[in-house]
Amino acid sequence: MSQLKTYAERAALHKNPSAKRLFELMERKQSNLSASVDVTTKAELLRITEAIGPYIVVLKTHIDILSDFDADTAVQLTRLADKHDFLIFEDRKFADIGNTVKLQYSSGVHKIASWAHITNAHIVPGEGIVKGLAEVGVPLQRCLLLLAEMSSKGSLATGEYTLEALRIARRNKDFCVGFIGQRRLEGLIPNETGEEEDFIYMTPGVQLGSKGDGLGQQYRTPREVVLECGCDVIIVGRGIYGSGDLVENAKVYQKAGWDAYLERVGRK
Ligand code: 5BU
Repeated sequence: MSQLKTYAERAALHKNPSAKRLFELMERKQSNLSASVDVTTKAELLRITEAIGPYIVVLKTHIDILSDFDADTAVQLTRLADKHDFLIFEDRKFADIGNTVKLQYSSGVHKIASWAHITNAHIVPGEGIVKGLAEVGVPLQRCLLLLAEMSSKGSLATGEYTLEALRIARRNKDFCVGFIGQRRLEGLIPNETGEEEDFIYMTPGVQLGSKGDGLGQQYRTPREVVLECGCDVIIVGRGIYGSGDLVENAKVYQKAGWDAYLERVGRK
């Protein structure tokens, strides 16, 4: 039951260097908050990231929505990640055959693998997508999350599909450190590998004071996600940058996520 262990304990036990690094970071910053900064200009992305950097462990980007992306954007994001001690997660949701995603991950305008510590993929194409991304990511010490479930209404990532994400992750633990999901999955099917496992669950669809956005998004609170469903990292977008004071909002979500975690591991 890895969710009952502290992040420090999980860091000490984990064999994957990327997972270890994330758990250590969470403990160091006393944060399990990822901010999803879905804005469309480089200046806005950097301004918001600079302001909330101290409170987050993961900056989640959609780099393809920037109208003025340039190579310096990646340089500046990396500088902020070093300055404020967080990891960058490009929420690219790769979804093609292995050979194509290799090119999408390494090349093009964005060269995602060169700056994003973490990225994610749908398993629609089958396991080849993980193999293709791993060929680029493993030598760079990057890591992958599989989309096991989505937060949106009517999502088709359910049932057997979700279980297949778990099976694929179990077979690719050198690169795949966890899931985007709405709850922990390990208990749903026996682990036939016989090896210890401790996947990281990052969960979008988190906001206090709203249930949804009118376009299918469904929100739960940090407490529901972390304490009741055993997820590890809360991903908050508009709850932070949507209205009010950015820094105050980030602090509220950092505390709510951390308090729920402390309660889960019996430290509160
Ligand atoms: P929001 O503003 O907190 O609703 O933003 C949520 C972010 O998480 C946004 O960038 C989505 O693309 C992303 N997301 C999601 O909302 N639900 C999912 O299941 C997945 C990603 Br996967």
